[in-house]
Amino acid sequence: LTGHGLAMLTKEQVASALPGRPANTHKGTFGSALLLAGSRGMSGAATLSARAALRGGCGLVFAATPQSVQPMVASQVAEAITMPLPENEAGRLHASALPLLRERWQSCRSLAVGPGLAEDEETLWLLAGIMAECQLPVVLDAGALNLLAKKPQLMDGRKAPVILTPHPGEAARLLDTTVSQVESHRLQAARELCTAYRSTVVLKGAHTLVATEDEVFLNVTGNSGMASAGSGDVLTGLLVSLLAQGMSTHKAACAAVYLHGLAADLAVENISKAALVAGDIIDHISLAYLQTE
Ligand code: NPW
Ligand code: AMP
Ligand code: MG
Repeated sequence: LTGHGLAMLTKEQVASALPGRPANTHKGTFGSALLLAGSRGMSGAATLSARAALRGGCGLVFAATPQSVQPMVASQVAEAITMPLPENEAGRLHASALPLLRERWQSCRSLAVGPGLAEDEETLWLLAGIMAECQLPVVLDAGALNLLAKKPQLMDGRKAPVILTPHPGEAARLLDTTVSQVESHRLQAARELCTAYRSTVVLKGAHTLVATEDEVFLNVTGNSGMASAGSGDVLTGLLVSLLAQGMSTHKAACAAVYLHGLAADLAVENISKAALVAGDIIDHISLAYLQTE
């Protein structure tokens, strides 16, 4: 499977790239992550991402959501600081959220946009504003990927390194092709996404690929228990957390994918693949970290 610019991700590689936990530190040392996620009916996506980000080890997590979603997230994730954003009658973000987000991202080290996010015109406008202005490394997932597929020019004036985390369905939208085309040419699809969107690409699925400009990495952790609601939202949280701790985009992408799969592998030892839920992956990030020490 390996060769021709395809390398297998190893535990040693991931362990040596992780930031570690020096003693004379405080929460500011480990950085703040900002998450823009959730919509009416999908508060869970924001909750899962925020919880995973906290387990990932960053110092602070800001969970920004439409205001009607904020009480749900606040009640589920005590450690996160929540940010209720202006919304319209449909419970979707209002354009006036941009200055509030801008003020917040100035104190953060990474940004993730998309889990459970609505995919309407006004949210697209907000995403365009973020891409045009924000200089933090940014993870685009779920709703943000579908908006990007509608308007690839969002990437043109972007100010920061970007990581895209599509599953095959989202990848097909981004490449304007079919899921079966993506699945039968995964390596090619990952490389094409990387080139077309000038981004680090995490093409999810059984054996996730991480594509950078120079190389593609194949991940061998993870299992079919992860094929259930919210697994990808957990990955986004973990990824934005590693970025907040100062990892480069490609090291953070490799480490997050590896740890996410390893946490799920450790979880199924007690829980079974059938019963695994996304929250169990979060609850086993701790054991995954212990294995990489
Ligand atoms: P099919 O038809 O199932 O075979 P969508 P989503 C395909 C939020 N969530 N291999 C799939 O194929 C997310 O964050 C909220 C092959 C179908 O065509 C998003 O914002 C939750 N095909 C939003 O929901 C928990 C694959 O992609 C399409 C594939 C919608 O996200 C759940 C489906 O993708 C969820 O995370 C694979 N491995 N994976 C909450 N509690 O709040 C996917 N496809 O339409 O983008 O829907 O991924 O569910
Ligand atoms: P999402 O579809 O965005 O919720 O993401 C699903 C997550 O679960 C990704 O990280 C996938 O790589 C992972 N996943 C889904 N199905 C499998 C599978 N059969 N084997 C391994 N990992 C999977
Ligand atoms: Mg997803």
